[in-house]
Amino acid sequence: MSDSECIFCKIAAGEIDAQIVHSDEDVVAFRDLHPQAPTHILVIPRRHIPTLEDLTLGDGELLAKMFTVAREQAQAEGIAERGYRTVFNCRGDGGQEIYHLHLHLLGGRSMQWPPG
Ligand code: DGP
Repeated sequence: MSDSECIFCKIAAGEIDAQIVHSDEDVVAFRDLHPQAPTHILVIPRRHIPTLEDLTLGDGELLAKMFTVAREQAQAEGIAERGYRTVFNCRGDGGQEIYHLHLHLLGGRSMQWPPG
């Protein structure tokens, strides 16, 4: 269920410090170490899932929960009304560096499109 080498598994287990903003039995959310916007929060499943490509239909409820936590955090950060961005980077060309599924919540500034 967890990978002993994975930094995000360690954050979820409380073995590595992070600014945790939400924690429950399925999902943990914490502030990104290198924020790319005034609000930059990562929402992760506790279960070690490497990438978006490893999800199945059975993970639908987990995904819904991750997005719900992201929305709650956007409300808590006061960025919901102006808007925000949610992103899953997937594998190399997608810009994924940490191979434990995470949903980026970015907000507090105007986002550009297309992303780099
Ligand atoms: P990605 O490129 O989509 O895999 O994003 C990984 C993000 O994780 C990146 O924005 C930086 C963040 N990050 C990496 N290591 C740590 C860490 O140890 N703690 C925290 N809070 N964030 C981290």
